[in-house]
Amino acid sequence: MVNDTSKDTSSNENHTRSAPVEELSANERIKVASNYLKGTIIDSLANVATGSMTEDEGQLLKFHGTYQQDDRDLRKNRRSHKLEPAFSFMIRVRVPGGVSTPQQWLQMDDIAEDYANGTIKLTTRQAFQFHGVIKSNLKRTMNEINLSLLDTIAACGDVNRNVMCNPNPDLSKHHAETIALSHAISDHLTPKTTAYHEIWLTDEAGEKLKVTQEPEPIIGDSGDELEPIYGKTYLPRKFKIVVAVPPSNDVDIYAHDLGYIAIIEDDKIVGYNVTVGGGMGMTHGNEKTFPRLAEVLGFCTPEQAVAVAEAIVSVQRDFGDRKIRAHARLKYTIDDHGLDWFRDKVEERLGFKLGEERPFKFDHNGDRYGWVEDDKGNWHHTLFIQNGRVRDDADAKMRTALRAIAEIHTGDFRLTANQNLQIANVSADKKPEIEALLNEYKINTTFDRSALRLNSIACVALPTCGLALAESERYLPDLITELDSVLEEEGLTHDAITIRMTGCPNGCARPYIAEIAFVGKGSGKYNLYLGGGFVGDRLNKLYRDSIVDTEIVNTLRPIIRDYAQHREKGERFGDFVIRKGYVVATEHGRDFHANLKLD
Ligand code: SRM
Ligand code: SF4
Repeated sequence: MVNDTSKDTSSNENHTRSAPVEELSANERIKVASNYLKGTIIDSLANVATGSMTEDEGQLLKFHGTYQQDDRDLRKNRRSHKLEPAFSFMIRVRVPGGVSTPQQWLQMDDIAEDYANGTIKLTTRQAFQFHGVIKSNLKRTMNEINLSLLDTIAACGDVNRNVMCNPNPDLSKHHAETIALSHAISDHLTPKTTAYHEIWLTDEAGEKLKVTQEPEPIIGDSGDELEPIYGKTYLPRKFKIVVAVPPSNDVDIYAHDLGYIAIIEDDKIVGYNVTVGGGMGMTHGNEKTFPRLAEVLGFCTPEQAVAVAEAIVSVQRDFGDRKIRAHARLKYTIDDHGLDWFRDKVEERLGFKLGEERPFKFDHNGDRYGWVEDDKGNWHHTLFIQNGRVRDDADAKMRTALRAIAEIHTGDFRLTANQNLQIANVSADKKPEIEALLNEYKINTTFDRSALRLNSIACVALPTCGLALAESERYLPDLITELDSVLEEEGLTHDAITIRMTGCPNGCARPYIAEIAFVGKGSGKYNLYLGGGFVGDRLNKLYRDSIVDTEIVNTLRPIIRDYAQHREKGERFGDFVIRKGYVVATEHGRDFHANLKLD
């Protein structure tokens, strides 16, 4: 262990953990009072008089992987009938590296049917989400998730979240190593509190369920329970880690707090470039908040990687801002103090120096669809799942189809970081059977769409997300249909352009690195950003503020035409709009709001 937080070996210099409690953000007070995330959740779950939990409990529930929500489509009507909002819970299931067995898929499918809204949502962080679970079913649903040997602890909250990893088993031995690393980091940084088991993993009679190994409480010198890496107050804010395998940047490494870029020399992973300080969230009109790209901190060997994660987490734990939550992510800690300061702190805790950055190259950040064969002769099929929503509808019976596939599949499923799904590790013998099901359910050509759609991501937004200012998942598919006709007129149907939409500026679809992005401003209104890097390595820039949805196609049409007619060979849309002066390139997150246009 790098740093024993029970003794808090961090220096006192400029860190807010020891600030007077009244100066800290409300969430810090809630964490301290919660006794390692227990709070009053057990009592409140037993209260059947209301479908909701208290505000403080809501904050703690996040650490357990669930959010209280209400159906926003019904809000007005229920208010007018003097009814409490239609409360329900979203549950996020951690799937480190995105690997799920067919059996787990079937169990997720059962949960979607029995307790949620009949859909499985694949998220932008390789996780499963369920929406619409009512309070009286919450504990039972958590039980069932754990019976599948997946869990929800630390899927949300001020801790390290689901660790993402390139899901392509066709990278064979490299993939096995990177997935093992993401599991090792995930396990190491999972909270050790016993609260999760106490609250969720007991049966009706209060007997403990033997689903996963219950952590032994870690008792300190004073006889109290301890949380060895995080301490009582966990992290100042959420923390996100990814592992990328070049040339694919499918995990969008630059958007995350901490990243590992596999460096492959002589066909071996010799180590990782370590990136820090990425993040997407900002607030409209608040220039002190901004998206920021991660930077390379240095290089570590595979054996050092877990210790590096712990050291970085511990520096953020001690120096991240605990007073202003909007300034609490690692990106601001690094921006305020500088990368060199940060490296010194990390190396001090590690007791060794990081190596020099090694060369690498990314060439895309989306998914690659259809069948690929690996060097062991196994096959992998990536399906395009529009915005990650697995459901049966008039177009396709995707849920039923995937259930049928899971029933006979002997390999595994891989959730991608772009809300898609890979049916992975299909043996050559089994491939015809899987293909027959893909054909039967007419999902054999999910990727037979415009390259714009295949490179699109929308966040959930309405009706479940409490923070949404505008539609996203329910609107982007239709907008793309309209844009597809413009692309067809210009002969660009097969040209990949990244397009992303979010219902608010929090950035859940990682919009600020897309070549075209829409960020909700209000009902039917969006900020339009242009000029992100095709491989996710450059922030975009505001092109139009608050345009109404009906203006979008006409605003983009002339730019798309210009691109079709005047692009240079191989020139990406994001690079073109900068060269032609539609927007100025954003060199750094701090300049994100500086809306300078060239003459
Ligand atoms: Fe997110 C909050 C959905 C990935 C940045 N995000 C939320 C909440 C929980 C709203 C809330 O706090 O009440 C949304 C729930 C909506 C719903 O009904 O399901 C929500 N975020 C999502 C998902 C489901 C979007 C999706 O359509 O796939 C993604 C779940 C990922 C997962 O499995 O863990 C999701 N969120 C992201 C990402 C992308 C990523 O991590 O790769 C980001 C940007 C990266 C980053 O963190 O900087 C992201 N979500 C946020 C933020 C802004 C954080 C910030 O630093 O400002 C919030 C708001 C907050 O934390 O206060 C937020
Ligand atoms: Fe909700 Fe905003 Fe995230 Fe979309 S970006 S899911 S609207 S918090």
